[in-house]
This record gives sequence, C-alpha cells and structure tokens, in this order.
Amino acid sequence: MSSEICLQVFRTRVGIRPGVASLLAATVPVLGGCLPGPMSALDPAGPAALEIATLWWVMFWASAALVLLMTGLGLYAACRRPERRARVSSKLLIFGGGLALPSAAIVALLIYGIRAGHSLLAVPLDDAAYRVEVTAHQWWWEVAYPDGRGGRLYSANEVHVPAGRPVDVHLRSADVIHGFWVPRLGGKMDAIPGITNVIRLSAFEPGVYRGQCAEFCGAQHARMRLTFEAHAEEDLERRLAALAAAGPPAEATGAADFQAACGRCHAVRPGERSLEPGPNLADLAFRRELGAGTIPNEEGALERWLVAHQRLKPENRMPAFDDLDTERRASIVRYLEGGR
Ligand code: HEC
Ligand SMILES: [Cu+2]
Repeated sequence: MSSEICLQVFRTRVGIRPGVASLLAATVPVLGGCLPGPMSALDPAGPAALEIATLWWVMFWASAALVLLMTGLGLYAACRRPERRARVSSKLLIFGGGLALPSAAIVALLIYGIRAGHSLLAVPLDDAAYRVEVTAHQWWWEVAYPDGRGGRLYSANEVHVPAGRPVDVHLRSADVIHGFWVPRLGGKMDAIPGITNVIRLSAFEPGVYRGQCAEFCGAQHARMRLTFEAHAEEDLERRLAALAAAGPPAEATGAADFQAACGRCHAVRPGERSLEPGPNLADLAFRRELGAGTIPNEEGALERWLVAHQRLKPENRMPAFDDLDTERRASIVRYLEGGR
C-alpha cells in the first residue's frame, strides 16, 4: 500500500520515469524496517542491544565511506581526460588499494566486532545476576523462576525480570532448535536440546519488550512470541508473589473435568510441572496473550482458544477437543477463570 502511494507521488509530483519510480517505491517497505518499533534492534533499550546497534552503525558508516571513496575514484578515472589524470604507480594501486586498505578496514572492523560480541556473553558468571530459566517448546516458551526454597515457579510466554540489573536467561529446548531473541534488549541465542545456553540481558528502564523465536522451528514458528517485562524491584516482587499464589482453588467445581481432559498437559499449581509439555495455567488470568502471541487474553479469549485453537494456530501441539461438550467446556472455563 505505502509503496503504491509512493509510486504515485514519484511519478506525478517528482516526475521520475516510471521504471525508476517503481524501483524507488519498491524500497519503501524495506526502509520501514528501520523505523523504531517494538521489535527494532536499532531502538536499543539495554546495554547489550546498545552495543549491537552501535556496531551496526559503525559498520554502516564505514561501508558508506568506502562506497563513496570507491565511487569517487571510479568517477575520477572515468571522467578526467587521460592526460590530466594524476600519475600513480600501478604497484601502489594494487598493493595499497587492493590489499593494504581492505585488510586494514576488515581487521579494524573485526577487532571492534569481537570486542562488542564478547561484551554480550554472560561472563564473568555473576552471582548478582537475576536468574530465570526458559525452555523452548514447539511453539511456546516455558518460564521458570527459582522460588527461593529450592523449587521453581512455572509460567509461560512472559518473562518478568528486574530493570537495571543483569538478567541471565538459562535457555533450553525440549524438542528442536529454537532461537531466543528480544531485539530491543540483546542478540539472539539458540535454544538447543540437551544443552543449556546462557544469554545475559538487561533493560535500562522498566517496560515491556517483545521477543520472537528467531530460528525456524516448524509450522507455527511465527506464532512463537514472547513478552519480556522489566519491572522496578518491588513491582517484580508483587508479580512473582501473585504467581506463587495463583491457580484455581483445588476443590472448585470443574476441577475433575479439567483433570480428566487437560490435566496431563497442564499443571494449575505454579510449583508443578505438567507431565506432558503444555503451559502451566496457574497464572493464566494475568497473561497478556494466549498461544504465545496468537490472541489477546481479553474477555472470552479462553473459550475462544478452546473452541478454535487449531484454526487460530494450526497444528499446535494441543489436541482439538471435538468431543468436549458445551457444558463440560463451560465448567472448565469457569474453573480456570476462578484462578484470578
Ligand atoms: C496433549 C496435551 C494437551 C492437552 C490434553 C491440553 N492442552 Fe492446552 N496446550 C497444550 C500445548 C502444547 C499448548 C501450547 C500451544 C501453543 O501455544 O503452541 C497449550 C495451550 C493452552 C492454552 C494457552 C496457554 C497460554 O498461555 O498460551 C490454554 C488456555 C490451554 N492450553 C487450555 C487447555 C484446556 C482447558 C485443556 C483441556 C480441555 C487443554 N488445554 C488440553 C497441550 C495440551
Ligand atoms: Cu521456535
């Protein structure tokens, strides 16, 4: 759409030839990627992302300077009459311009790049860093916080951390290789089965930062989003206390229906892990979205997910419940919503 409007403007107002106008207009959506958005790596919100954005700009300006230099030399050679050209020995051109200059430029950028890359690693292993465990599944993120008593508190698709402090995300995968990426806070890190990778992130300010699986991992790879929320310390304590206390009352009606239909894949106590992989549903009511960013968690969303999740997120690992009658479904929804 935007490119069509630009095409019109280029042709009618600026008077550029149609072929050139189409070419220019085609670049407009690409340039849109440079605008600051919730997933823009060029709008850094933490030290690691700032390092990456700075590296990007250094690379950009260094490349731009080289392109200008080479274009200038090319034009000079093409446009000046031979008898008026400066005399430079061909050896100097080949060894200076062809070897020394590119080697110096590449080595300088390499050293700068390695230094920037090193500053993103979780070294030295820092006891002051806040620790959270994230396990990637097809196609959602399991999140576990230490509960302070040797156990864990489980949640999904939202990671709550303190702002202004290093956070070590201990990354695992339960099935295939996934990529953990919160562009405004840092680089990408693979989540690989059988290996724990650690990525250190930190946010300058409290805020909500969007993340996304960055390694193609199957049909619903694009609907594997993640919310990374940085809080002031006391806010975080409140959020984690709410998680620790979340979950529907054990004896509520609907508990038996829930256990029969959903219990093997979904724990509803924050301290328990489900037998088969499925998000812990204890703090479901606090989540912003369902299905790792598939639908907003608004009024009626749970019912909508239960009826239509295989249409909303085809092939996701939760079976379609065609045999679940309306009555049982309503009782399960009431049970889960009672966990507020
Ligand atoms: C075979 C395992 C399995 C069973 C049985 C199952 N689920 Fe799921 N459920 C999943 C998986 C896996 C996901 C993650 C889907 C995704 O986002 O890709 C999920 C996601 C959900 C979500 C979205 C959670 C979130 O925060 O995104 C809800 C709500 C949910 N299930 C409710 C239920 C209910 C209610 C039942 C019983 C009627 C049920 N599930 C039965 C595996 C299961
Ligand atoms: Cu993935």
